[in-house]
Amino acid sequence: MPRSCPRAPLRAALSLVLISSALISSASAHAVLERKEAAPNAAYRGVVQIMHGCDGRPTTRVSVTIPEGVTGAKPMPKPGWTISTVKSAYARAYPSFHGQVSEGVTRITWSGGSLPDEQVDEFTFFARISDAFAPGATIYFPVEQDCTEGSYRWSEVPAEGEPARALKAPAPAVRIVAAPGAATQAAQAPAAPAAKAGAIVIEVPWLRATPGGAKVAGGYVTLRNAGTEPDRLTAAAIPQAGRAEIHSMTTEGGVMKMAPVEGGLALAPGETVALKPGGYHLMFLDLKDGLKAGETVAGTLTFERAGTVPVTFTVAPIGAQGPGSAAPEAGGPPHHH
Ligand SMILES: [Cu+2]
Repeated sequence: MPRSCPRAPLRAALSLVLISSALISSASAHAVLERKEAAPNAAYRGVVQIMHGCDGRPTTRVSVTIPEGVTGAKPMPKPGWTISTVKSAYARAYPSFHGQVSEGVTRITWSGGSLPDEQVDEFTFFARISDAFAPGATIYFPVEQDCTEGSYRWSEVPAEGEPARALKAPAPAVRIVAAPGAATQAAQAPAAPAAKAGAIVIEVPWLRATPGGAKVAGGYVTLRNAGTEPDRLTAAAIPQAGRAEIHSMTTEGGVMKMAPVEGGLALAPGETVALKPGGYHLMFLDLKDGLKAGETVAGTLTFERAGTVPVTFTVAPIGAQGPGSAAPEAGGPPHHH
């Protein structure tokens, strides 16, 4: 959550974007998940808590959507309520206890009961958080709540970088954290070897995987100008994105600010510039397809002097802080892409 650029297209005229580190909180949400943290490659006990009815009316149906990357979902029976599930194919296969799983329950519905407005209740499922997410990612479980009259769709997901509390009907969210005492087993594609374009050495281009429906993705690469003439990174492209921008990021008073780099990113002779989470980065916008951890993406970088260069990006898990390490950097600022 995905916390990167706003989902709304950044206009060239838009000079600064405020990034707040506030997350996952909405005082008015009626549907929340009891456990707001989970670890990759670990079981998750999802408890949907319904705190209110609809404008005084009792709740008669609760339906939770299991997002891509969360596998093996199973509902817990609930006296007085009928359970139904929808099973579908996952976007990819995920490691499981017994080999791999490529399909499973993607929606669980409890219906037929009646929960008065002045009471609360819990609707429980078990699932597994896959290796699709790295610590720092946020997963959303949209919930539908129907009452004898009226309904709510707790399905809003904050645009990248926007605080969830700004939403009227936020989807219940779970923050991915590192498993205690265990190294995160993240899906990794082997890093591409360094490429050279004229005087520019291009090392370890990588992208961060995106959650379903995301419209932006961050891209990172280390660029070294081994020549004697200044150059400038002016553009980037991948087939999945409608367009790309080069962004800078700074933290002022605990608030992250992101801005397009006007005129491209300068590379002085002998200089190495690392595009990385929390700093300069490529911002791929208008995504037509999600990016999945472990895959590779053929794209291009364009330099003023070195021209347009093909590069192979590897895709690291959602929330990853580097191409080969899924753990967040200790003591770093709140992360953005
Ligand atoms: Cu950005």
